[in-house]
Amino acid sequence: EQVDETYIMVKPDGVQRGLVGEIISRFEKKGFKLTGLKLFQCPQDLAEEHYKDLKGKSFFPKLIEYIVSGPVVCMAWEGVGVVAAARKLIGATNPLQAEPGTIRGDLAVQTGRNVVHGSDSPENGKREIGRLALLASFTLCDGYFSS
Ligand code: YYY
Ligand code: MG
Repeated sequence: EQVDETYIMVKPDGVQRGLVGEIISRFEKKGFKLTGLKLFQCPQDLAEEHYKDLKGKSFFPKLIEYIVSGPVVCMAWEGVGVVAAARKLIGATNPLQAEPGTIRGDLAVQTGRNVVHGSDSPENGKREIGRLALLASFTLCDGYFSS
């Protein structure tokens, strides 16, 4: 099976609310492999690039303002089917529609403060991690545990 990677980012509200450990823990317990981790103040241009598909949306300016409002925790996670599985663990974009047991379902109420990002495709996972690696001296580690 194909091993994929996904970009998971604890957004500024998640960091400020002290949810970093809880969020990392859910991915660790599931069994995925953490290959990169950094606390990072996202610059405006990287935030705009990251969300460029949403550029025309009315909420775009607020979204960018929010993402750059404080440090985020950037992570790369690896595993078979990790992209789709991470989206399931994260839950629906609107936390009020996210199932209980998901990160957003358990920990958030507002779409604009939904605590975590996860890539929506393996291609975007690679792209988002690559973009970050360049800007944040984000060195991916590999092969530190077997299987
Ligand atoms: O991938 P995901 O984060 O679940 O949703 P996207 O549709 O990619 O939107 C990215 C981000 O934008 C979302 O997590 C919150 C914000 N947003 C918003 O503030 N208001 C909306 N109506 C839709 C999305
Ligand atoms: Mg998205």
